[in-house]
Amino acid sequence: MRRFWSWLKINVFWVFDLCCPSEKSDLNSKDTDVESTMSAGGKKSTTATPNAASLVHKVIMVGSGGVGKSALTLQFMYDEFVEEYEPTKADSYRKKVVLDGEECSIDILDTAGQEDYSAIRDNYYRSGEGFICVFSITDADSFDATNEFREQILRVKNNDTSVPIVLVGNKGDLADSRVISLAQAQARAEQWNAHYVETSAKTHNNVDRVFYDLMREIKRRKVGFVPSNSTNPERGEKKKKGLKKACTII
Ligand SMILES: Nc1nc2c(ncn2[C@@H]2O[C@H](COP(=O)(O)OP(=O)(O)O)[C@@H](O)[C@H]2O)c(=O)[nH]1
Ligand SMILES: [Mg+2]
Repeated sequence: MRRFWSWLKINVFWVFDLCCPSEKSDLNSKDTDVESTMSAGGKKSTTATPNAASLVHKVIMVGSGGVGKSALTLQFMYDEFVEEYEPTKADSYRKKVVLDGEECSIDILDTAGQEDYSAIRDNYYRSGEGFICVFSITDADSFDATNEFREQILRVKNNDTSVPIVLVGNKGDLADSRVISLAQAQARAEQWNAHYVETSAKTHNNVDRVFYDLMREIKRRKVGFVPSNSTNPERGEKKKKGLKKACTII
């Protein structure tokens, strides 16, 4: 029953938001009025802002249970590492951000198990504009499962292979337990023509980068242009011109 209410809440929120994109929905229990800005120096400043950004980028976290989808989401949202998070709990989050000088918001749907039911999963995926496909570098099964997640996404998106997806190898801090090599993960990302990023939700390594790079891709698809002087939020690096799509960030 609890699962049903959680599912209902998230679906109502996303459908409502699709119909009224400029409205800020109260149905989102994890809504936040925090604005996060990435400066050229790579420092993240957080300030309250009264004006909501009108542009909302919808991101969906997918991947096997236990890979760190919730930990990555919570690290991005609140800058904290949550050791234990209810494994069956799906939630949606909204955060105001400044992306390359422009205010916008990111909606993150952190999926969890409900995707076993294909109707629910398809509903989620249909509303997503970009996907973070997570596996753990310490878990081979979770890496195998990424292909299946991508196929499910493409099925719902009418085989549109340009839909923004980032392949993320999480738990990078557990290098001693690594079972998926960098080369394996890179090869898969190349097959997908996607970026591969290694993250650690524990140390925050590359966490912001994943979300910001994905937002840029989503934005590029929506408005057809994103300034080429965008910076790496983690290190403040300039993005290289003509960067191949399938690149790796570790
Ligand atoms: N060491 C380490 N543990 C992590 C990392 N990300 C998640 N975890 C842990 O892995 C477990 C599952 O994480 P969770 O976010 O709930 O996975 P989810 O089921 O994909 O949402 C939790 O105990 C987390 O604390 C990480 O980057 N490094
Ligand atoms: Mg979770």
